[in-house]
Amino acid sequence: MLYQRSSALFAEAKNYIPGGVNSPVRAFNSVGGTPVFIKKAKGAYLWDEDGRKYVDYINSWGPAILGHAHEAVVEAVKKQAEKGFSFGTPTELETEIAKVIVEGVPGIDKIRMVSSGTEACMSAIRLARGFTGKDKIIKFRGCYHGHADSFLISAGSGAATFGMPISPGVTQGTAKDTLLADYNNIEQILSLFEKNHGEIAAVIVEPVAGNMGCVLPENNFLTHLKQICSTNGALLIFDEVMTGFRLAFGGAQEVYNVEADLVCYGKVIGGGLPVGAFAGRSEIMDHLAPIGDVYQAGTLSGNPIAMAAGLTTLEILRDNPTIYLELKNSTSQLAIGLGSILNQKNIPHTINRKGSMMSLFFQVSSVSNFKDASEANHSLFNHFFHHMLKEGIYLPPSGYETWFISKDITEEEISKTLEAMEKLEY
Ligand code: KE4
Repeated sequence: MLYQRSSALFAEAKNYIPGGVNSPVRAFNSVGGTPVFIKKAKGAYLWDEDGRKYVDYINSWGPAILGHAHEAVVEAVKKQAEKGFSFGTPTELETEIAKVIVEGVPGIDKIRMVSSGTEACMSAIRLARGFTGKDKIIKFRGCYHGHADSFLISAGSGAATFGMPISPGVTQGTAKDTLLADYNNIEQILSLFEKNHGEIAAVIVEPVAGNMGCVLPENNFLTHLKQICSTNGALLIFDEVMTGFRLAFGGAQEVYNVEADLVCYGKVIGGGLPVGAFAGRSEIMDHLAPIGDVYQAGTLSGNPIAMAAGLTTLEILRDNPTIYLELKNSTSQLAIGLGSILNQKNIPHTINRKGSMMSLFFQVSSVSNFKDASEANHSLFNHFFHHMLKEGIYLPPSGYETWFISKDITEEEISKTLEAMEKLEY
């Protein structure tokens, strides 16, 4: 039986862990079936507990941009681990990675490390509220900024899969300060600022959305957001947890030539270890404790082992910029190949992609916001997901997620993927 050991492990896990997983999207609730338990990963591949091998298009939801267990990153982690794990004191490594980021990314003077993308985004919101003295924020339907209360209102990713407009446990008091707009809809933003004049601290946006599937900004959406925020004394926050150091070394700010007031990071910045961060100009960041009065803290923030993994990953990306062109080319080759097979099979679809992020939506002609994404044929995606899984291709287990292509996905892996696609029947 396929996935026999994963099924047994899943049954046991559910006795001790809610839903058997430590993050809901891993439970396969959207696609159905039993989640695959992974034993190890190397390069472009995963091996499950039943010994089956897969080409990996999740890459830990983004961090493994250099492929799994990159030798130099493994070596850096091993060397650092021998010096101890975490000291709760400042270390030189934290300054080294901060310098690499500040010098490599437009528009930021200072950066604060935390341990997840959620922490980065929730801290950025608190800083924006403290800096502006205003309470309200605007987020976009289908965008996901982690599981902090302020964001679990019409969120993307797993929350979209579970169809929760507002998660139980989020108080009305919190929800009232989060205003919603549709991605790519500037008219709605203008009207929200008019109706909430002087009350909006920040607009937080995924500059390329990845949590309703991959959705791109259109018609200078990001430039308009920047202009509206500066006119209204609000901060523009780019949530680059997915796009940071993935679309380019300078992330979406570099690609779209728009400087946000605050930028949030995660995933790639830790090279697969728990790291998040938020960054911005000194005039804003210096409001943070201990020099400012906006409090934010973390026991393991900037811990040396995670810094060693992140710094090594970022240095490789900085010193080998052709990686970004390779990533873009392999993603385009994959997308064009998938598209032509689906056309031959007369399966209507649309593929959104930017750099090494892409998503496949079935039976819709374009996807520019969450409503469009929700109108795609998700049951067909689920059928497609399980077909590809059986063929040894591991895709994100939801039509509301983005595929992440790593440096180790080459011609060989792309042809394996296209061969699997050829066999799709529905
Ligand atoms: P974490 O707290 O999961 O490290 O980051 C939250 C977050 C913030 N912002 C963006 C744009 C994100 O994509 C994320 C997390 N992404 C999801 C994948 N869609 C993580 C996977 C999961 O929830 O298990």
